[in-house]
Amino acid sequence: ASVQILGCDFSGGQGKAGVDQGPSQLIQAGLQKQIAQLGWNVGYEGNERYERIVQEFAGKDADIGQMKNPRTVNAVARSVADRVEAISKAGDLPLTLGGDHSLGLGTVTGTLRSHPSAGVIWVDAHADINTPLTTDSGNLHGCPVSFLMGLEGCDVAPFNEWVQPLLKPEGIVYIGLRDIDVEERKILKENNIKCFSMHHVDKYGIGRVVDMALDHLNGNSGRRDRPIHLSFDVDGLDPSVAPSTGTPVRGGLTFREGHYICETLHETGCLVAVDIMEVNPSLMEQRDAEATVAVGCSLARSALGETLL
Ligand code: DIR
Ligand code: MN
Ligand code: MN
Ligand code: MN
Repeated sequence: ASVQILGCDFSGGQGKAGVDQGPSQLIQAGLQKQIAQLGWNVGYEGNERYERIVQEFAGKDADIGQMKNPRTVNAVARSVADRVEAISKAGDLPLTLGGDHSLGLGTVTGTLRSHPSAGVIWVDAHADINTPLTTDSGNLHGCPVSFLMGLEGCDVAPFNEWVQPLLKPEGIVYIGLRDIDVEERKILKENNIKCFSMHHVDKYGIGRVVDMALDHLNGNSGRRDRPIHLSFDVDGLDPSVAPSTGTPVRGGLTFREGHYICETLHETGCLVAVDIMEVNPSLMEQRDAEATVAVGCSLARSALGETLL
């Protein structure tokens, strides 16, 4: 079995520099070798830096409505979608390292082109389901899920040149939510999207939450065979665990809760893609950055089968 690491040095979906250094730091910390030690063949061809795209639109990527860097984000996500699709169709598991979470538009599109029945588990403090009509920040890392679903307002250039509404509302479950915009809350309710906020993690415990998430994605059929794409924004973790990320929110998942999610999804045997997103080693102190990089690596290892003795 093979894992292909796709390092995406990209920060244009939000405003803070440095998140484009996340992938190289995860690699430098030894992630490739760590995964190989779990018994995987690991492919890694160096990071994508998107220099051609960034150069093409440098100084020529004016806002479209509220959206910031729309042409750049669009072209990067399109490239990511093609790469993830190709890796997945070759039978390998794409492990995408971010970079900001606008990359998730690309990763999930790539997965759903290869595995149309796949479900998504989105671990995040945020729902990332703003649309071009609802986003206040204009940061596209807050919008990938709405594009994946083709919600109202998402049929806009340049995204409508390639984005297809491949994700149904019942095909995604959130875990870890605690900072949701007013308009996002309406979208989540109207579309009846399954959300396990931190309140639910407290109420039920992470064990039952992951169980219920998997039940939901499998239509409460009792089966556990739906392919799963895990998109893990490290800001889903508590800032004491993952401090170096662009939009930390207190009251997040503990170290063990985050790893438990990854371990349990590995145990299903149904994981077909993993994203580790929003590691920004330039934020906070050096030791915070090191801790955040280390936890990014260990989440990836857990999702790929590292077991605790
Ligand atoms: C906010 C924050 N909902 C926005 N989103 C973040 O900008 O749309 N997502 N930080 O990761
Ligand atoms: Mn996110
Ligand atoms: Mn987030
Ligand atoms: Mn943000």
